[in-house]
Amino acid sequence: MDLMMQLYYSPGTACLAPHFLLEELGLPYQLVLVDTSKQEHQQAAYLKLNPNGKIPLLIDGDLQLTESAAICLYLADQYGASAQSGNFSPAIATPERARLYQWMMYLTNTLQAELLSYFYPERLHDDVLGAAQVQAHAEQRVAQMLGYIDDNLAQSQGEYLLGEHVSIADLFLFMLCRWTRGMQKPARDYPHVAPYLQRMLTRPSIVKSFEMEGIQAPFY
Ligand SMILES: N[C@@H](CCC(=O)N[C@@H](CS)C(=O)NCC(=O)O)C(=O)O
Repeated sequence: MDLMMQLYYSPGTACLAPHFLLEELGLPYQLVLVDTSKQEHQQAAYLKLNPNGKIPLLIDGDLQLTESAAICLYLADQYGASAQSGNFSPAIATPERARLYQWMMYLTNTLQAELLSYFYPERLHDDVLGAAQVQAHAEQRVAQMLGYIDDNLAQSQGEYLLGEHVSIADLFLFMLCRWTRGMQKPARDYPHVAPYLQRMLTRPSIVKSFEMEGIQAPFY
């Protein structure tokens, strides 16, 4: 059995947050490309590993794990304590941990979900005009959410969502903010999100992951 962890990825997708984290934690891993232009995510070989046909997928020994946020929580809990870069998830049963849950849930079931409606409106409406409306409404709701995030960053006791310490919520938020770069009011246009994204982009983990996935500027 191959002992090295494997992250199945497609450039720029929901694999980014786990990819940043693998780099942050200095873990040995292999990136495995799932070529979506060839529909590899819908083919039997991949569906056997991830029946949902979604990216990313992490394989760690006998564990096959899907859902980007779950992969981040798993990696941070499993390997974070021994990482030189510090712990990306606060200790369980602490107020800080509760706050991490709050942000991870908000980011996944609210902002990420809305971004999926924005990118795949045709899945929510049969006709072209209807799909365009779905997309426009999704964009408006994303703008409200970015406003909420901007307010929270303004009130943060430190430079990150949880305050002083960077966490998986920041890696996740950075990924989602990148996805808004084609919108009329992208994340980089919000006064407190803008410097936050700039700071996050100075992290070697993020720069290296972009390089490895072949992603070029503009990064967000
Ligand atoms: N909730 C999942 C969503 C995964 C997801 O939708 N991934 C997209 C790429 S960002 C994908 O696989 N799209 C291909 C498809 O839906 O056919 C997660 O966060 O991991």
